[in-house]
Amino acid sequence: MIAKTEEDFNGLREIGEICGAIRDKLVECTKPGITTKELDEIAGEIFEKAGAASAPKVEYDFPGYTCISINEEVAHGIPRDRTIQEGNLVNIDVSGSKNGYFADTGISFVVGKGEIILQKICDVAKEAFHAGLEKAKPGSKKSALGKAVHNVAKQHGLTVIKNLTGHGVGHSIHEAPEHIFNYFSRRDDEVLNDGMVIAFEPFISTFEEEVFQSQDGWTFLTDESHVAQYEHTIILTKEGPIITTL
Ligand code: M3C
Ligand code: CO
Ligand code: CO
Repeated sequence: MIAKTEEDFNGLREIGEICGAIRDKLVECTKPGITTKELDEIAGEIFEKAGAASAPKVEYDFPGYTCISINEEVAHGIPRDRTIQEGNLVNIDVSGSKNGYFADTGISFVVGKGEIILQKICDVAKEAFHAGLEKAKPGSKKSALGKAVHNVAKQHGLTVIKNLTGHGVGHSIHEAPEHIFNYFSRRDDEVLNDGMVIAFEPFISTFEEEVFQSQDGWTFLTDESHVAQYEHTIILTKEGPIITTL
């Protein structure tokens, strides 16, 4: 969507704050022994108290309030009885809506002490996000974000996932502009506009460039590699980006 009115900005900020708070609460509660279903129930309660709804549930009938993915699960992991363990790479992705406005945010992190490479891909996903954020200005090409993400990955000897992308957000969870790639695409000549609302989500991998879909019809998986994501919802303005999900 293109945010124009005070009501748009306030509505986007409100749901952004709710999703950011749920993400932070779930990260805080992610301890060895807890199941992804138990974490998801905490999210469900906060959504309800806040008068907000889970976007994956209302838009796609996803079997959970949030997407929680562990290790080989990269994204769209279904909350279930899988127990979190020390050293796991966990991704928590929270998207929701209130009063017709949407937000989307996600983070990958390591539980307790883990392999050094896992912490590295989490750090690089965040660094790639900030490099792309520098390019997130009205009048810039959308492809500049992917270029920045890919450059950061390459600097660290890592790769980007090419078949998962960021996207427009605001009046629904996934809308125009479609596909904010994690790499430079010459064919992508779309220009970013003032007020445009995007979910920017670099996916950084140890060596793979694609993920594949699990038999469950939802979860995106990786084989031997490790993948980390970092996502926020951003309103692009001439005065600078507003991150609604901080
Ligand atoms: N919030 C998710 C989508 C959840 S809907 C089941 C997203 O947009 O960030 C991702 N898209 C692709 C991978 S994660
Ligand atoms: Co998301
Ligand atoms: Co998203």
